[in-house]
Amino acid sequence: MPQQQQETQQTFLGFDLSTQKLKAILLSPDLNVVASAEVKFDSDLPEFRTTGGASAGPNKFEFFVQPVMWVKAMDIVLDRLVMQEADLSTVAAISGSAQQHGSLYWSKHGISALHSLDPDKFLHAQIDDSAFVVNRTPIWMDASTHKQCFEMETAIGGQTEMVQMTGSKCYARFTGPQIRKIYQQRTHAYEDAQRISLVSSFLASLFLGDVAAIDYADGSGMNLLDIRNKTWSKACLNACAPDLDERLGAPVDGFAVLGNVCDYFVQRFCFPPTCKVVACTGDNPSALAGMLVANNWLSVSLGTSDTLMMSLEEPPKLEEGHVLCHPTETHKYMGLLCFRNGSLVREAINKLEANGSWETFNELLDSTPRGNFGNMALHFREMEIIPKAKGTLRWNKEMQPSSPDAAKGVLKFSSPQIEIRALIEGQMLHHRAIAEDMGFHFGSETKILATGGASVNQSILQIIADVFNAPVYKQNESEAALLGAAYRAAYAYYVHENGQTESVKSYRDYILSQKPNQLNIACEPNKDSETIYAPMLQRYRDMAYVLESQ
Ligand code: ADP
Ligand code: XUL
Repeated sequence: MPQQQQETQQTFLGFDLSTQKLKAILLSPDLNVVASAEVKFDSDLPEFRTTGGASAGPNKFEFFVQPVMWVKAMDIVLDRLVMQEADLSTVAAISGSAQQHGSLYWSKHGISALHSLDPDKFLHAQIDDSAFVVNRTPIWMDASTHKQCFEMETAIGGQTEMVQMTGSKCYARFTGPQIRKIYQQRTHAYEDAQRISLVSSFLASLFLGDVAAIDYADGSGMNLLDIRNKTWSKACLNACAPDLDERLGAPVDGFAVLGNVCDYFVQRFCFPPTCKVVACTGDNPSALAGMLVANNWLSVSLGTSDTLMMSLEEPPKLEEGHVLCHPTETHKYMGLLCFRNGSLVREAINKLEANGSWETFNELLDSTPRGNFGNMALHFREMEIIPKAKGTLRWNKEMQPSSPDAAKGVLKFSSPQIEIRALIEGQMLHHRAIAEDMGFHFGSETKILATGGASVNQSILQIIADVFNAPVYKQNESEAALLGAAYRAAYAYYVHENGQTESVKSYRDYILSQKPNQLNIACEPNKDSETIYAPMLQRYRDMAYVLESQ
């Protein structure tokens, strides 16, 4: 085939295996969307009985997913792409993004099934329950491992050492403490586990037909990786579980080409046998990769969790929050804050106060003034990550930290309008206060780029602009993590084809040279916003303190 013809046909496929859905996107050679498809776990796969993509475990604070649900979702999403006449014979490279921290424990049988996938059968008929020694994958919502966190930190000499080494103190949802819990409570299963994957490396494994390596950025969400040297920390591995390095395999760069797609996809979906499988990464690093923004930007993702992300030159030593290896820049780091009570709480209050209609929700929200007459609420329906607090607290204007009813607050506000504004303002004040504690300064230079499911909501974005006192922008495509997956596939392919020479462009330069990043202003902050919200930050802190002390 002539060189030029071959090049024009090269497309790039990205996946995002997020909390609530599996999404796929096919990009043309100039990185425009040519096809996309999605599978929603709750509604498309009701047999797994998930709520918001997950199931609550028998013990308090446990949350899990049956991994076969994800495999079945892959069967469906690929069929949906084909139904859209996506030509998969043009895919030059594949990569993916996935919810962070979850762990999958491969059985011997599972690995041999991966090695010998039969193209006449669905994936889920082959990678079934027996492919895993633990068929309930603990996911990021799980908050049941505080004992293991304490043990791991103690074993390596304390919390400060853990932060210094891995970029985060031990968090209950991080994979190291989760693996330790499996090792302690299901020792035989741990011993039988041949390999352990993150959700991202599991996704890559399906395409590779073998257990795929974990990338540095997602590996930073485990409390196991030495983020400066980019190797597993021996001290952390030892503090977690025995013989762990052989189960994890060596971590790799996020642009690593892991191999060619396995024969299953060539036979069943006509992928070219030369199609490259590029390391997959976590959804937050992938969102940062998809946003392509410069350093003074704060990226805000409003998915199931709300997250704030930023690029960092050096890893600061944080008491809270996370520093990860940067997904696209070798010598940089990424700051991450994750808030558990995001979209699912907004959805619950929407159902209660606006019959589940976002339109009504926004009308009510927009009909109240900024500052909400001094009414404010914190809704930590599930145990929040920072601060570690659970419960709902509503304060009206009169309530003071010293009031006798401060810990109880008021039971309900007088109208749905006030209820809804109190929720959104409370959420965004919470996010800003924690970001400031992490050392992020909001100045006149700050710009915010919003992504994720709730970023389509203009009224919510306006509150973000006001609370952070910064303009909020959006990209043309609202799913940065998904976009980041396909962009990373395209860049890894470009580097693979051109070799690591000096003339090879950086990730950002390369992607921008193919396609300009169209950022559209969504909202400007109102002029009086700082005078309204700066005092409310202190009120947030008082309320959070009360909730935390309960
Ligand atoms: P994830 O990637 O974590 O699976 P998404 O980024 O797809 O999640 O976001 C899903 C969330 O988006 C849903 O839980 C829903 O509450 C929220 N969402 C969708 N549309 C709107 C809207 N118009 N306003 C507010 N939130 C919305
Ligand atoms: C990040 C986190 C969540 C998940 C799901 O630390 O726990 O954002 O990645 O999106």
